Amino acid sequence: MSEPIPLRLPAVDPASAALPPADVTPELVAGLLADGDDELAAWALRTEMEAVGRAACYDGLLRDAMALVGERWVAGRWSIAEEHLASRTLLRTLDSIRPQPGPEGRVGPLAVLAGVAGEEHMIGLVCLEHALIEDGWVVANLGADLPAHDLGRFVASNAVSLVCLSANSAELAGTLAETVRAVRLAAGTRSLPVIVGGGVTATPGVAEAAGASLIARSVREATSIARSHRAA
Ligand code: B12
Repeated sequence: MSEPIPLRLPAVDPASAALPPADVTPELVAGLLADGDDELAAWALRTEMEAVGRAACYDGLLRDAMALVGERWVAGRWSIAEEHLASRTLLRTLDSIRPQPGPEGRVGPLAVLAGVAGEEHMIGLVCLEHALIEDGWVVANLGADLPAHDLGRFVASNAVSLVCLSANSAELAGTLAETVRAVRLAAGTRSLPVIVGGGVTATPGVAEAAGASLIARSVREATSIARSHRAA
């Protein structure tokens, strides 16, 4: 029998081993989502999360991928069908990479998340939910399109430590103001931080005019505000 031929593989730099492959791009993720491929999309997001952390992955790769989905829809390259498929696939993907805190995840302070009435975008809320859970919060994500009155009732009857409200367009400024008022009324004398996020924060002054004192343009900003109020 002849001697085995030694393999001559190129040396690997261990420092580069933790970096995500250069081909995990927003274009790749957008394509996977519009193809309905949640398994590969989960691989791509996990790879990025391992390199930069969950919140940065959501604020970066994931947000950029969905912005591309929006651009391709606006440009007519993709139809509403692809946009809806991408959103559904992303929600399945996010579910499969959600943090799993175990029993410890039942004992933190309670954060309540909601999209104001008329607001259907809720993927940002899911991202924020994951990041807050990872930070030790118990999260009640009430999802999209929540009437102000019902949020008020929920806040009045639960030991809520933080409220995060989402609104995407300046047209919802009035509804946002009504929702902030309902939360404050329900909190009564309790000091309850209310963070406003979503597309509405891109128009200067709108969230402030609606009564919001804490404004976050990203998941990272929101978790850092939440941390500082938790410590206070
Ligand atoms: C998916 C999508 C939808 C889906 C939403 C599905 C779902 N279950 O959420 C559907 C099809 C329902 C939809 C509907 C509409 N959409 Co839409 N949509 C999008 C799209 C393509 C992606 C949004 C998304 O999920 N991004 C991924 C997340 C992770 O990123 P993000 O939303 O930017 O959120 C980040 C931050 O804002 C922040 N964040 C988000 N929420 C919150 C909340 C809090 C509390 C905090 C602190 C932070 C925070 O953290 C996130 C990570 O960094 C965007 C395109 C884009 N550029 O974003 C358009 C987009 C947002 N939609 C748009 C429009 C116009 C609409 C419709 C009016 C279309 C129509 N004619 O019907 C409706 C409005 C429905 C309604 N009443 O709300 C416009 C908004 C323009 C504007 N600012 O007014 C966009 C920008 C598309 C475009 N280029 O024109 N949409």
